[in-house]
Amino acid sequence: MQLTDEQLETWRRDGSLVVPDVFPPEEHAPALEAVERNAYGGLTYAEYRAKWEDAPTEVRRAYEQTPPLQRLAGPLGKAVHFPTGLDAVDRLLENDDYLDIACQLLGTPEIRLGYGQIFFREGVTDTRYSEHPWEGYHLDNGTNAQLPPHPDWERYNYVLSGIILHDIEEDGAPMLVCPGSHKQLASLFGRHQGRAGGLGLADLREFEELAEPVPVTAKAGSVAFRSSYLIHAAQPFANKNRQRGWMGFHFHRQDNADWCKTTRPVPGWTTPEYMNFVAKTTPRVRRVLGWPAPGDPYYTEAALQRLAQAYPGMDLTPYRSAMAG
Ligand SMILES: O=C(O)CCC(=O)C(=O)O
Repeated sequence: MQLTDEQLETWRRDGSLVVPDVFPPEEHAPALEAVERNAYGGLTYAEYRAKWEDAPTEVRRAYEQTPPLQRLAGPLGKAVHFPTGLDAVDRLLENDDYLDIACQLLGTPEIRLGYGQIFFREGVTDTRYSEHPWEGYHLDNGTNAQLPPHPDWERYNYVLSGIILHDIEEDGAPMLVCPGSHKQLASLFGRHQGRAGGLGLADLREFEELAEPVPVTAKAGSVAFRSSYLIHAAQPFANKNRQRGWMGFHFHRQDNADWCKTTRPVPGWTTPEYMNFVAKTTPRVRRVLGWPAPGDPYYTEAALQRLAQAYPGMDLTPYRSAMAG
């Protein structure tokens, strides 16, 4: 998928872009069901609501027993980080249009995955927002980058994306972003409370140069992209009878990979989730995970035999077909 000139212009101007219709229903609907069941102790949202509707205190108590990191995946969240082991969720990464867009936003065909995470909030249990509307503004660069932001944002930022699994409307706690803030960091940087690659603003009202925050509403199947240098914050649900869920993947340029390392406790290469995913996925996704591309001299016949043993069931045809001579 080729972004239009207007979309690219919006990205450069705002540091934020929602691209509609990237994922068809047959891809986003099963992923929504999987993240709901993962979020709600095996139930769908409708089943969870029916079970807990009249017992908000009890459901909040159950939420409090969920370890904080797992709450990122919902009130009773289980899997959080990519690879989640939820097939329909992890395989969203295989959508070529999606990867094409990430490449265009990063200005290179050689992109790498920094991190992936389910991000799920639900109105009754949600506490992931600040008390006052001027609080909580920050950027996420420090999640995957050790280096503070640089004025050459297109070269050094990374891209966060949320694959939108159901419609997110105004009353469903859409993220608030300050358009254009990804290019304003030189003026902000001396006046922030930040660590390492991150940055947080104690009081948005002190930063008059920033544009008014806007809500990122989006339809199911779209993808919300934002620069890792973009200032944003969470807001409460205006309607507590809503959930808000997406699958997030963060990409960086291959030539930033030395210092783009996530701080999150991701499943390692030898976990069953990773091994199963990588055995089944596409050569393009393996490339995004850092494997050599088909045609690389690594892939000799002997190497392919070792791969077949190491990753049972992996389709080696693309590597064999691209082998020289
Ligand atoms: O939930 C939101 O809208 C904002 C989340 C957030 O600030 C973050 O992911 O860093």
